Amino acid sequence: SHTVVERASSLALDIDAERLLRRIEELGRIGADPATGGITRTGFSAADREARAYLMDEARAAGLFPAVDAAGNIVVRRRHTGQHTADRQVLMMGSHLDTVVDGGRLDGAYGVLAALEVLQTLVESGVGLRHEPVAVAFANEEGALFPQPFWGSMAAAGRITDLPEEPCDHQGRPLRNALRLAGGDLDALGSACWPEQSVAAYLELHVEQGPVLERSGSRIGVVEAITGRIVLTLEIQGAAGHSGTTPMDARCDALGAAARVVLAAEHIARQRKLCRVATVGRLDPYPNTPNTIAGAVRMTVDLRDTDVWRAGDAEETLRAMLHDIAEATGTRIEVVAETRSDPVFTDPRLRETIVRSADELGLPHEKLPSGAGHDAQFMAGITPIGMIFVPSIGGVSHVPQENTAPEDLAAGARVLLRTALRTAGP
Ligand code: HGY
Ligand code: MN
Ligand code: MN
Ligand code: MN
Repeated sequence: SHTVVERASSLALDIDAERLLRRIEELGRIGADPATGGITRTGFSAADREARAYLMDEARAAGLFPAVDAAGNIVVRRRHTGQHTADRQVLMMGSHLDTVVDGGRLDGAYGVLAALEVLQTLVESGVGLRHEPVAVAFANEEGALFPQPFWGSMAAAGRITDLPEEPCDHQGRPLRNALRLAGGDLDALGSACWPEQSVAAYLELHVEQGPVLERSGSRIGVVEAITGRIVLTLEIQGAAGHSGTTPMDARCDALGAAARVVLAAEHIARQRKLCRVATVGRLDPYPNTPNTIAGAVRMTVDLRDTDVWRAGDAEETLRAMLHDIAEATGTRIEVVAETRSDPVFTDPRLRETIVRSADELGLPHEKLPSGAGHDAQFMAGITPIGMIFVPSIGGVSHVPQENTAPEDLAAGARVLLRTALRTAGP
């Protein structure tokens, strides 16, 4: 029948791999530090704004229509449309453009550029689809500068509920201004939420950021679940003092307490195995000078597990240990902020569609969980999600050395295209 012919020919569609790789290269120059080879494009920073402008320029040059929602998410569509409305459901593809400090060029950016590539391929082909394909760059996924990670996808899924009155970065700069510079509007956040039933599915392509695929030789990963994550921001209050004159038994050393917290977090995951991983990634002692005892420390503890109960147990144990550490060191330890993302499962039908697409392309694949968090886990609150991984060379990410072979980058985008075609029609 007509439908069968149309479907067969649409599956012969291909992405333009050279165009995709060129864009990855060009975007990878924005926020690059020649000294480390890494990229610093923290969410809503000047470099992030430059990356956002790059994406929008590329989209416009491709004849597409980028728009920025109140949360600062960039939504690219085939024609100019009223914000987040559609006469039919959308098939959303995307990831994030922001990075950690001194990170790599692929975490997030790859998924956004592949989504743009697939959207452009679909639109240029003129293939008829049941759902409208859209490409999205979610704002501030990493939370490296402004502390709410997954900011954009949380807003898109209507999950930002208890915002502080005036959210600020860790240097006290207000989010309100930074968001406005990016084209968003803190007072209209609710409008960034996609109405119920408006999104048919969300697909995210991402680098694995770990060693599983490289070790097994699989070229495609089919994500089964995304790990849950609890991030506690702690403030330790001690007493500053002269490092030469204050006797050891008269100290309330905030950094000494912080060191015990670092070891406690490690102990919880490594020895007691209460959760899969635990990390103190940020430690800001004050005044951070050689001959003054630290009077205060601000730090983060990041706990992760795919089992929400285990993560909760680990948190409870950590909090008990914080209490003991405060007592033993004469300091006060306070949890001043916490962010949580529950573990989520990907949609079984989308998983099978990804498997089938990889099979047709002759790409060896395997199912695996994601230890990293992704925007997909918040989109899962409003729509079925599918996630595709490609191998990370050396299994590393959040470092300048993060890399993936060009043929794997192209292969991942091809799987995304096929999965999109199968999910959105014709
Ligand atoms: O840290 C994470 O899991 C993610 O890369 N933001
Ligand atoms: Mn990341
Ligand atoms: Mn990412
Ligand atoms: Mn002195």
